[in-house]
Amino acid sequence: MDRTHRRNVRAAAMALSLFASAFAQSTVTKPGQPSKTNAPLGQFEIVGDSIVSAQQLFLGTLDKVYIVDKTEGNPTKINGHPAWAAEYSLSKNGGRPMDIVTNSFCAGGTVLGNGTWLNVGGNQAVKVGGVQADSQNGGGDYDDPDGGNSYVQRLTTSALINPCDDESCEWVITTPMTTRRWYPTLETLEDGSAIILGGCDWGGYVNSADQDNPTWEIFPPTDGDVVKSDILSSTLPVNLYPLTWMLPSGKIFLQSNWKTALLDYKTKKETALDDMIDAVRVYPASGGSTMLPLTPDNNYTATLLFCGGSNLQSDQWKTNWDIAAYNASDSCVRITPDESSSYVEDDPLPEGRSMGNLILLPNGKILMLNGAQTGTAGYGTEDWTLNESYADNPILMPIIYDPSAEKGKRWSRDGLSPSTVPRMYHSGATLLPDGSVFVSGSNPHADYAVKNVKFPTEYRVEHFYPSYFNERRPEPVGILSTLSYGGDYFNVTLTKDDLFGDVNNVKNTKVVVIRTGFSTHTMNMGQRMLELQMSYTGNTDGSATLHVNQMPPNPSTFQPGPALVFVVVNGVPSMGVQVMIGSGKIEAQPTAKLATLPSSQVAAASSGNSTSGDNSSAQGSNDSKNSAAAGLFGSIPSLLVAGLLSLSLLSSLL
Ligand SMILES: *[C@@H]1O[C@H](CO)[C@@H](O)[C@H](O)[C@H]1NC(C)=O
Ligand SMILES: *[C@@H]1O[C@H](CO)[C@@H](O)[C@H](O)[C@H]1NC(C)=O
Ligand SMILES: *[C@@H]1O[C@H](CO)[C@@H](O)[C@H](O)[C@H]1NC(C)=O
Ligand SMILES: *[C@@H]1O[C@H](CO)[C@@H](O)[C@H](O)[C@H]1NC(C)=O
Ligand SMILES: *[C@@H]1O[C@H](CO)[C@@H](O)[C@H](O)[C@H]1NC(C)=O
Ligand SMILES: *[C@@H]1O[C@H](CO)[C@@H](O)[C@H](O)[C@H]1NC(C)=O
Ligand SMILES: *[C@@H]1O[C@H](CO)[C@@H](O)[C@H](O)[C@H]1NC(C)=O
Ligand SMILES: *[C@@H]1O[C@H](CO)[C@@H](O)[C@H](O)[C@H]1NC(C)=O
Ligand SMILES: [Cu+2]
Repeated sequence: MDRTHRRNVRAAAMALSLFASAFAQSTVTKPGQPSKTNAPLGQFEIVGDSIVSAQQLFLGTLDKVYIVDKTEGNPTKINGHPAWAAEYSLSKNGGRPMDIVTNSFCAGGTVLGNGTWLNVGGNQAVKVGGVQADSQNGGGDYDDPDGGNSYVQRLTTSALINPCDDESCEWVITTPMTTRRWYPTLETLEDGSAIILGGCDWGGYVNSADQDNPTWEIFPPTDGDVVKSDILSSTLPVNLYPLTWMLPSGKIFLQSNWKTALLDYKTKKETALDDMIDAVRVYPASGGSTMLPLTPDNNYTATLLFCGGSNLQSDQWKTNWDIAAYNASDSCVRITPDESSSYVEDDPLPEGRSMGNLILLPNGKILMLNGAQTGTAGYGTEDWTLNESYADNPILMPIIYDPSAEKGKRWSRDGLSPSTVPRMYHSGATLLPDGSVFVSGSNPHADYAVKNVKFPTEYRVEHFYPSYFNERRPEPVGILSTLSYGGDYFNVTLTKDDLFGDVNNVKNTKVVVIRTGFSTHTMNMGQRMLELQMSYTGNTDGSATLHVNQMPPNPSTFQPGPALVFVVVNGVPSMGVQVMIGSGKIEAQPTAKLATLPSSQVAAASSGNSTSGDNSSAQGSNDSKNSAAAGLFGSIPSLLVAGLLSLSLLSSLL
């Protein structure tokens, strides 16, 4: 398919998503049960072949994981050259190669507020062995035009209809930018645009002054400014893929090498916070990192968790010594940057770990998996490497962190079993709608390498099944397909079966929103989880209605764009449904006050005594809190279109 054709396909998909957004208040189809039954709990299962190696991966629709590799000699071909991108169908456990055109080597990515995914930056064109190609405009061994010039590649998936599920989606090149970015980080902003930070011109294990790009810019461009960052300018050589999160305060947390800052991108000013402690967390030390779930209980205050990495000082990032034998850090730290500028020690890992991803699970716990006990990210040809790998001693055992457990008891391996597949440099993981975790990738090599090497180029896809996986899943009815920032609450109904036969389980029910993010280099850019405010009415027949508030009226708390919603009863999540957060457009998001929720109530099931019973609030639905947020029912009338058109109906109308 030529590029003109691809643009036409894209234009059609865009028109479809615009039409769908007119039915903003429709509800999603009731989620069912996982197709997988009798899953091996706490274990990994090899389920499929990723076609290309999963250096980058993300969940784009309920059925599709998009995989992006660097240019290399993968055996699967597309348009006459090796493929380095793929669309993987979860229902088919296989898929098709895609043509991502330029060399996407160590690119960054995120999803915009309108449902379009970006893949930004990369490396120059290469030929066999990963060495510079003779032409930067395509042709040669791999036909891979230069990707370093910050090309933005765009792939539209939509929360409302899934144009990609008919395999019509392709990556298209949009704006070539003015600066080169290899290893940039992307973060979606509160208006649904994205900030693109950092990177270098030509790559390498770490950055250097002669090729540094310590700047940021916004896509789609507003004033076109490329703004110099103080912290990125002062953290060589370990300032690639800085760790960033949009905070509820509207500032961007920015962590690079040992330094930390808050960036106010509107005034283009940075404020220093305390230095990182114990270990470097950014690439190539590659600690795991995530924002902890934002909940009514913590007043939607962001706390960031960093685990593992490597404690090298800035002058030790040289490749003339045996890095692969050097112990990774076991340190975990937390910071709550809108409240405190300091890091605090958290429970350490049982062993040091570099390249361990932290994946938010819908039950509020955090799974750590992948990575190695010694060494760091990266590869090279020095004589101390393990067939190019800069890391050794893969950690096959996952481990689970409970943010709400008391200090000293947060990590657990109860009921968990190891994987059989080392996941070294260039691997990734993401949560899936069925609550399992997709794991793929590993390729610490300049090119495709499978023969006689310790850590081969991996295509095996695994699922990890958390302990809740085989439970009957709640099947909530009434989840809106679009959530606004404030406004009227909505009702979600659960049957007696959904409440495991006991209406009182409604007191231990939560509605959570998760953005699974863009996984690469031990980061899941954009990953975040928010528990909605709710109260409940338990009925005498054992069913219940959840009264669920919209998103907090602050888009910096959870940026606009597609996300999954799960209803979690006693720690057992429903299947995730895909919804759009916000207006579906890149724009200042409309906000309104949150509604006052009805007070929580459970009727005594056998007596029909509906005036008695338990008035206790569900978590986060304090009467005091609700009256504080009181007001403005129907303040966004344009969204109050009756919610009768289900997703499937809508699709069939089209
Ligand atoms: C989303 O916005 C980007 C940037 O303006 C644009 O390239 C893309 O086509 C938009 N997607 C949709 C579905 O409108
Ligand atoms: C949340 O806010 C309330 C009211 O301002 C306060 O009483 C409470 O301590 C806060 N909780 C946390 C965890 O910060
Ligand atoms: C590295 O870690 C291993 C395993 O925990 C430990 O036995 C060894 O003493 C550590 N080496 C150094 C130099 O700290
Ligand atoms: C991988 O390393 C081993 C051990 O050093 C060596 O014997 C082998 O030849 C290497 N493989 C390749 C493809 O170089
Ligand atoms: C939600 O359900 C309650 C009864 O449980 C009803 O009074 C209320 O009108 C419903 N609200 C909406 C927004 O549907
Ligand atoms: C209704 O609940 C109240 C308070 O718990 C109790 O005193 C009363 O006996 C109940 N009535 C019936 C018919 O169960
Ligand atoms: C529940 O709330 C109602 C109205 O506020 C009150 O009359 C009743 O006593 C409360 N019941 C319990 C068990 O607290
Ligand atoms: C309920 O309100 C009290 C104070 O009024 C506060 O301390 C507590 O954190 C609130 N609980 C929830 C779940 O919001
Ligand atoms: Cu890389």
